[in-house]
Amino acid sequence: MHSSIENLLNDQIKYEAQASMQYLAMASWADANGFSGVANFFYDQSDEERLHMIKLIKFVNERGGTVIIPSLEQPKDSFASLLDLFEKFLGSEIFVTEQINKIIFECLDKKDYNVHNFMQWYVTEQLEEEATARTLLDKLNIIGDDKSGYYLFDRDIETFAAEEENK
Ligand code: OFO
Repeated sequence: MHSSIENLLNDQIKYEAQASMQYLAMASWADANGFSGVANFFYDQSDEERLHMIKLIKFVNERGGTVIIPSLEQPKDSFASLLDLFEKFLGSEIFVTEQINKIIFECLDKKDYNVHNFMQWYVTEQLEEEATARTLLDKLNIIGDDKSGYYLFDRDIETFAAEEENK
């Protein structure tokens, strides 16, 4: 594997790990603030990101590359509101998509079609996750400051998320 691709894949391992820890902090914040549906949603997202990280680690090892298990920055753990929480969620997913696009670009440049093929799974995954984040954010923007709206959002979030994934 070309060293530039190996480096980018190691960066990606870090971004997936960082997202996993960030979503864990978001889940914990939601739990502490009485939003148990939102908390469950982010606990699940955190687990998913960890799986994305492990998938990359196994792939780099299979290809004979060297994996670097990264140290991480402390995730953000306080949020002004549910809207703030979901804006940060979308921001994080957009960032990850941009990084994946960089890997795809490098794969094409170095003609590594094997890594390119492997990364297609991540491209699809990011499309779905960004769509979910946007849908949830749209709902929160409609709700505005309505407390009973927050209650319903928290109650129904898992249904919204499942519907988004099945589209
Ligand atoms: Fe790893 O799937 Fe989004 O970030």
